[in-house]
Amino acid sequence: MTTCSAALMRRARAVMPGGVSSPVRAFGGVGGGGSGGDDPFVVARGEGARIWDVDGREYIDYVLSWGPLVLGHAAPAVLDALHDTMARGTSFGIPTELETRLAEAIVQRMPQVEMLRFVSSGTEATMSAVRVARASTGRDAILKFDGCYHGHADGFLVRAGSGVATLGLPNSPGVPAALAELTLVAPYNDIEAAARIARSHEGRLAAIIVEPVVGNAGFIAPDPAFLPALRALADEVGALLIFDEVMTGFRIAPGGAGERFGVTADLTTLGKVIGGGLPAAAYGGRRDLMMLVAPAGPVYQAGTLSGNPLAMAAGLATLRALTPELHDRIARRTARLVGGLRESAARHGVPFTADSAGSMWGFFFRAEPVRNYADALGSDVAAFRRFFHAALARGVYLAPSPFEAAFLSAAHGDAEIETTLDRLDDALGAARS
Ligand code: KE4
Repeated sequence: MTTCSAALMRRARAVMPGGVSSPVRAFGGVGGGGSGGDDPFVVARGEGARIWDVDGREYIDYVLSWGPLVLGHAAPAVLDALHDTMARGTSFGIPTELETRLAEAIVQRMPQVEMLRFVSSGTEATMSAVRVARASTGRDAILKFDGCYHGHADGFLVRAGSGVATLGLPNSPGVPAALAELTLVAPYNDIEAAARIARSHEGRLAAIIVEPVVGNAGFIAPDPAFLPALRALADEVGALLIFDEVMTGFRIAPGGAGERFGVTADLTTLGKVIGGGLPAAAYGGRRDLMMLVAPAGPVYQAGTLSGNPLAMAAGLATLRALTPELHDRIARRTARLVGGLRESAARHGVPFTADSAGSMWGFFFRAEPVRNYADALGSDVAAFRRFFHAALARGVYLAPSPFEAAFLSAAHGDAEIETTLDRLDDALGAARS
C-alpha cells in the first residue's frame, strides 16, 4: 500500500461509497474493498503502456481503463484530435459533423451495423438495444448468460459478471422481482440449456443477449458452434440476437464478432474503444430496427451528452489509427504474451489456463479450460489474489479481479511483452502457495 494513495483513499472513502466511482476499482476482488485493506493505488498519469501512481511507482498497464485505450494512454493522435476539437467548444446538444463521421467509420467497419445511435455508456447502449428488441417483437423476456455483464440496468443485474461477480453479489437489491423475472439465464456455451429456456418461453422472448467473447467472468471464448446455434435459436423462436460488443468491439477483430465468427447479430452494442478513453457508446444494427428509435420512430431514448464532440473526436482518431494491420500486430503480441505465461506456469507446475482473442486476453488458476461461469468460480481465486499482488509489486498492473479480462494496446511493444513475461514468471513463482 503506497502512502499518498492511502491518504487519498481515506479522503475518497469519506465522500464516495468505497472511495471509488465504480466498484471493481476498489480492489474488492483482491483483498481490498474500500474498507482500508488492500486499497487501490491512486493513479497520477499514464503514457503509452505505462501508468504511474501518486507515489511515483510505475506499472505496465494491462487494464487500460477496462478496454477503451487500444492505442495506449495519452496517445498523440487522440490528444491532437482533442486539442483541435476543444478549441471550438466542448458540447452543443446540436448535431455536429463529428458524430456523423464516427458513425460512418463504425458502419464502414461493421457491416452488421447499418445504422446506430450514440449514447454515453455501455449500460445505456444495452438497455436501449433491449428496449428496441422489446418494441420490435412486442415481447418482454430476455435471455442472458451466467457471468455475462451488460451494464447495470435493472434487468441485467441477474447473475451478472464483472463487479457483481467480484463482490459476490448474487443479484442486486433494488431490482424489482417483476423485472428480474423477465431475465432468463442459461450457462454460457450451453446451447441445449439456452434452447430449452427459449423454447419454453416461446412467444415471450424478445431477445437473446450475449458477450460474443466473455470478458466479465474472466476471459471465456465461445465454443465454435455456440454463436451460430444462438443465431439459429433466435430465428427459431422469433427473438432478436444482440451481440454485446462493448468490450469485444474493435478488439477481437477489426469488424467485431460478425467478422471473427461469421455470425450476424440483429443489434450490436459498442462502447469503450469507440470513445478512445472518453465517454461514448452506441447501439445499432438492422436499419429496420434502428428506424424504430425516436425521432424516426416511437421508441424513446435520449441523452444530453450523447455524441459529445470530444468523445467523437477521440473515438474517430482511435478508429482511424486502428488499421487491420495494427489490429493484427497487437493481436500477435497478445498471443505471444499468453503463450509465454502458459510456459511459465507449466515450468512452475502451477495449474493455469490462459487464452486470447485479438487484443483481449485472460487467465485462470485452473488446470482445465474454463467454458462457463461455474468453471470460472471453480478456479483458485486465492492463487489469483497472490499472483495479482506479486505482479503489482513487480510493476505489472492486471485487472484486480479473476472475473475480468485484460487487454493490450498499440503501445505494448516487444520490449514491454518480454519485460512483462520476466516479471510475471517471477510473480508466478512467488504466488505458489
Ligand atoms: P459501462 O456502462 O460500464 O460503460 O458498460 C457496461 C458494459 C456493458 N457490456 C459489457 C460487455 C461490458 O464489459 C461493460 C462494462 N465493462 C466493465 C468491465 N468489466 C466496466 C468496468 C467497470 O464496471 O468499472
